[in-house]
Amino acid sequence: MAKKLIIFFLLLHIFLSSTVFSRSDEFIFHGFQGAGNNISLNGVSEIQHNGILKLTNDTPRSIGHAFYQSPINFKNLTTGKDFSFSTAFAFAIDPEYEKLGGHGLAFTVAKSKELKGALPNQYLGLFNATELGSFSNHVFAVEFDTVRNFEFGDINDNHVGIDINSLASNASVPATYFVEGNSTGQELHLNSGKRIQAWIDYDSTKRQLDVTLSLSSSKPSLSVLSFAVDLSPIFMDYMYVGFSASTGLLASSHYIFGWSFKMNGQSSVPGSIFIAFTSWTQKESNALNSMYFFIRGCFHDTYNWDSLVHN
Ligand SMILES: *[C@@H]1O[C@H](CO)[C@@H](O)[C@H](O)[C@H]1NC(C)=O
Ligand SMILES: *[C@@H]1O[C@H](CO)[C@@H](O)[C@H](O)[C@H]1NC(C)=O
Ligand SMILES: *[C@@H]1O[C@H](CO)[C@@H](O)[C@H](O)[C@H]1NC(C)=O
Ligand SMILES: *[C@@H]1O[C@H](CO)[C@@H](O)[C@H](O)[C@H]1NC(C)=O
Ligand SMILES: *[C@@H]1O[C@H](CO)[C@@H](O)[C@H](O)[C@H]1NC(C)=O
Ligand SMILES: [Ca+2]
Repeated sequence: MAKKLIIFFLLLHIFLSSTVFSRSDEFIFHGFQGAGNNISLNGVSEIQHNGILKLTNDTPRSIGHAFYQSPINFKNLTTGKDFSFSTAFAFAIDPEYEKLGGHGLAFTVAKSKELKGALPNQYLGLFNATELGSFSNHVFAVEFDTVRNFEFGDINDNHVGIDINSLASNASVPATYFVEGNSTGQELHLNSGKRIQAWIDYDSTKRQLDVTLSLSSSKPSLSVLSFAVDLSPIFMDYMYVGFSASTGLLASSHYIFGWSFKMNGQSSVPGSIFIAFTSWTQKESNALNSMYFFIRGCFHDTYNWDSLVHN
């Protein structure tokens, strides 16, 4: 029992110290507790006491931004060639009313952390109406969009899209995810409040961008969206990476649980916190719950969690 208690407090310590390491071109947040200095927030976004990054709450027509504090070098400064990058994060979108909310969130690479003048609602906190489509935006985003806006040609109210300087996506697909051994996409409701694991990988040599989704921390071999693109004209030498979310007349709470980013390499899935993966809603969430997921994740396969709690 004593040994188990020691393990418990050791894990508790690791859990509370959130950021394991960070370098300018690589970082990982297993949760956002104590990450305040390294994450720049604006709009309604906040880091909750339980370490969950909440981009928006149920306030109508609001914007939430959270960007990594330091700019990241996206190009070889000698040759001008853009680098490959990889990012992984877990998110949840919890609508105000069951299945009714808005508008979505986007992983964002931009030349500023503030995205000044950007609008809420269908603009996802990324642009305003006059900026749309302008090359000078230098915005690349992968949107997880829960409201269909005909002016942007949205395919439905539950899609993943690649946005370059505009909200009219360059490519989009209905949200699905794959399980091993089945090439049929599984139904996925972005605004179900479920914790969803996402990977975004850009290969600057193949000129290919892939978005992969899962309900667990293991990465399926099939991506949901694969798009041939040269991002080098969009990226400047240094760019900021982060997230943007917005609400409209109807709102959703948009959450990020953990996030990793790596230049020229494969980002790791942030934390065992995502291994034990069940339906999640805001109401169930609290620090204890997160810790339960984390600890259960650590003992996955090697330890029986139930014997740990019941002994
Ligand atoms: C913030 O990042 C620096 C390095 O950029 C790192 O040394 C520090 O531990 C990080 N702090 C937190 C609270 O994440
Ligand atoms: C930039 O490119 C040059 C020439 O190919 C190479 O020697 C150098 O290592 C590259 N720098 C980085 C940071 O990749
Ligand atoms: C749109 O945002 C830009 C800043 O990016 C700002 O200069 C411009 O005034 C904004 N336009 C409107 C109509 O708000
Ligand atoms: C992306 O779409 C915009 C229009 O929305 C277009 O101007 C741009 O050329 C497209 N870029 C790529 C790489 O397809
Ligand atoms: C693959 O997934 C689809 C959609 O969920 C399901 O209908 C089908 O039975 C699955 N096939 C196999 C072989 O598991
Ligand atoms: Ca939309």
